[in-house]
Amino acid sequence: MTTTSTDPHDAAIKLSEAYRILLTCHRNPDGDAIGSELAIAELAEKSGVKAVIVNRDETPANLRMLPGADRVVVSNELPEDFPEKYDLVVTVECPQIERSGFEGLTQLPILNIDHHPDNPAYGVVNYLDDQSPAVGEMVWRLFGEVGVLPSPEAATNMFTALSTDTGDFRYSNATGRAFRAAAEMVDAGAQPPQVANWVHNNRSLASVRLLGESLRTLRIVCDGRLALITADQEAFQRAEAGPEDTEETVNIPRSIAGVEAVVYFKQWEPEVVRISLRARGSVDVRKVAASFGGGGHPNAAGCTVKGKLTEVEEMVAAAVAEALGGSV
Ligand SMILES: [Mn+2]
Repeated sequence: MTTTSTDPHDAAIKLSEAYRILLTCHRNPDGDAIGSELAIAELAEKSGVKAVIVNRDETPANLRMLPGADRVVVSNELPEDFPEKYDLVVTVECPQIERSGFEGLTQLPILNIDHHPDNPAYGVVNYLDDQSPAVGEMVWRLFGEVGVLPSPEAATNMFTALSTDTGDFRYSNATGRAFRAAAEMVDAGAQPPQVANWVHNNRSLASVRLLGESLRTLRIVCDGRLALITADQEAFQRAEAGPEDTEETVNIPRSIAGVEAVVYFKQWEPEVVRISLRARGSVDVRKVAASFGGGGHPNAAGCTVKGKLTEVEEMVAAAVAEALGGSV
């Protein structure tokens, strides 16, 4: 029988009855995915259930210091002894089963734990709560339901999940519930200064160099409402940077007073321009990204456009300016 609930009751039973679980999450894992996986692995093991974490993509560098992060296996394929040696798949923060990047997970029953509103409940047990600020908060409740006391390390992992998914408790999902869960995690031994240090003070030198290169190109147009920055191939070379070094850069222009949207043009290979769009306020940059074949969220989206950098810049900037009701 399939069950779907915001309550961890059925998930707790399913997990406790398992012999050996395979844990996985969405591609390009974030703090919520990794922190939640590690905490569930501890919960399973404290309940006498073996747990193996297998992700399709690498753990981001700033999450590799999380307690137990070295147990995450990164692979293009499921383990050789799958499915024979397992009896349950636990997907974490994975709104569609395909987003795991693995084929064949459905050979076993799936416990689906997620807070994305569009999750279609593809598991046999679906612990889904779109009102939850982070899957880490849902895992916290799962500990309570199973009746297992989390170690300080597990509390730290769940706190990492919660604090990264709420933007350090600055986003609209930083609800009373988020703060209450955070308080309980800290009482259980989570270390917020340590988490902040791992997550934020762990940048590569190349990414800071590339930030400098990118900010030198800053143009403010559309009556001060649109900021444009670019990192071309020469900038990547001078900074000795790669695609992984571009992450935080786009948020800096967004912090300028009066700026409502930012476009970051990145070119690390000829004739292909990767574009990150950010917004605050009412403009929907997902629509702009979609018009160029991309996607995302209303205030954070992306697309890839082929062509000459200067021409792509002009075209996309004009589209965002139009969405802002202005012009470049
Ligand atoms: Mn999340």
